[in-house]
Amino acid sequence: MEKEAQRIKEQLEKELNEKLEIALFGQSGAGKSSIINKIIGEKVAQTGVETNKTLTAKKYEKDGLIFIDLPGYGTKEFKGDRYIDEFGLENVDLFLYVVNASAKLSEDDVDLFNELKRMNKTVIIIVNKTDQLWEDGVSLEELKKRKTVDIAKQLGLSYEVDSEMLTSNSALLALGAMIGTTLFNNSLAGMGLAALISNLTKNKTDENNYANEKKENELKNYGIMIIFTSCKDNSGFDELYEAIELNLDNAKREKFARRAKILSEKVLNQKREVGKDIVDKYSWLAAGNALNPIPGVNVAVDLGILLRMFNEIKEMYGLDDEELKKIETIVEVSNPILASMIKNVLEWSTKEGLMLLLKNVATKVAVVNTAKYIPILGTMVAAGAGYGIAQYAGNEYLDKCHQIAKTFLEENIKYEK
Ligand SMILES: Nc1nc2c(ncn2[C@@H]2O[C@H](COP(=O)(O)OP(=O)(O)OP(=O)(O)O)[C@@H](O)[C@H]2O)c(=O)[nH]1
Ligand SMILES: [Mg+2]
Repeated sequence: MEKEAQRIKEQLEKELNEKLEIALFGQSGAGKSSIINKIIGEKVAQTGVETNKTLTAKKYEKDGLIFIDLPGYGTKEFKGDRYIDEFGLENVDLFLYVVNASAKLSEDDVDLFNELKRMNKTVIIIVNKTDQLWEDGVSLEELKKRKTVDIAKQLGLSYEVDSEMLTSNSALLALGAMIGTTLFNNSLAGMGLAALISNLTKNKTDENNYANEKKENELKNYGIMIIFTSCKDNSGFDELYEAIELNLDNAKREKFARRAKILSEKVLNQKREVGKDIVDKYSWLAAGNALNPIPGVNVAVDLGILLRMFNEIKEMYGLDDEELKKIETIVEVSNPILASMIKNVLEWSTKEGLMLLLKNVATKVAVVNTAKYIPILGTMVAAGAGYGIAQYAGNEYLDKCHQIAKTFLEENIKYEK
């Protein structure tokens, strides 16, 4: 058990130190800065001012989730290796090629796209401003389809558009050279992102793992995803999040899932899954570190570990103490249930408040969980209780944060700085 706790501790450290770099390029006004602001959940990047002509990249970071807002690949003197080196693109994990839905691709951006593909980099194409796609008598689906075909042609890629893509804001293209070979044989191309993802993630049993991994790699190497978004109405961001996560390894995927702003119910629910994972990991740590006795009950836990766990959960939901305090006062009368949940979350993340919560639950948990965990933990009753308490308190905290974030989303309460 000590070993397991040590392993988890190392994993937690790794996750905390993990960096994910996402770089955006594309014509001025396509919406690169707007997309960064959406995903970070704060207005960190200036929008509506042309910055594409500058020769510097801007970096924005949210706890290890780093966005690089690239300048144009335009001038002759500033292309190729010089550009790649200048902005450290070799180390970037993922590229977002942002295209204005109502404009042609620029040759320079196509050059950069090809350069990046030569480097085996993953590039996701975002067709932004889809709210502006309109033509008399032509459906939005048809316009998206035309756009996909058009982009594929301009990039020299093969394509297949199916009906699924039309509703899911996404399409999959294949690199020209791969037509008729790997991708198509595995019927991945043209599958539509939603179907593709469920195909890759379902039946993740041991026998299927290898095949799925192979498909995932093929996708990374040869498949180009197109995602249709609008910063105006938030459409396409679920698919964009999925596409980003599908193209990252586990640690970086977790980093994105934790840090990305909640823009939909779907992302909100995904946060809960990540949250459960956080609770599990910290529970193992808490099992091995019974430092602080809880007065009145015969158990001890490490309060520091629990506070760190709470903090991570709170941050994952993008909840900030100062903002929460402000909102608590505002909704005190109009929404007392929300106000009281906020009060709990704020209180429990202090040592004194946590102690009160633990005193409340420790008796129950100790009784239930010593019996339950003794088979795993041998005779370490106190340690077993530590695990159980962390589970109980963690899930309680997770639930409150989730309900708060859900209310914010549903009632469109702005809590960004
Ligand atoms: N209607 C609509 N407008 C958008 C959308 N996304 C961005 N905009 C607007 O388009 C303008 C340009 O957006 P930016 O995010 O500044 O574009 P950019 O790609 O960062 O441009 P540069 O910094 O010059 O390279 C701003 O006025 C945005 O508000 C969208 O999806 N729909
Ligand atoms: Mg910009």
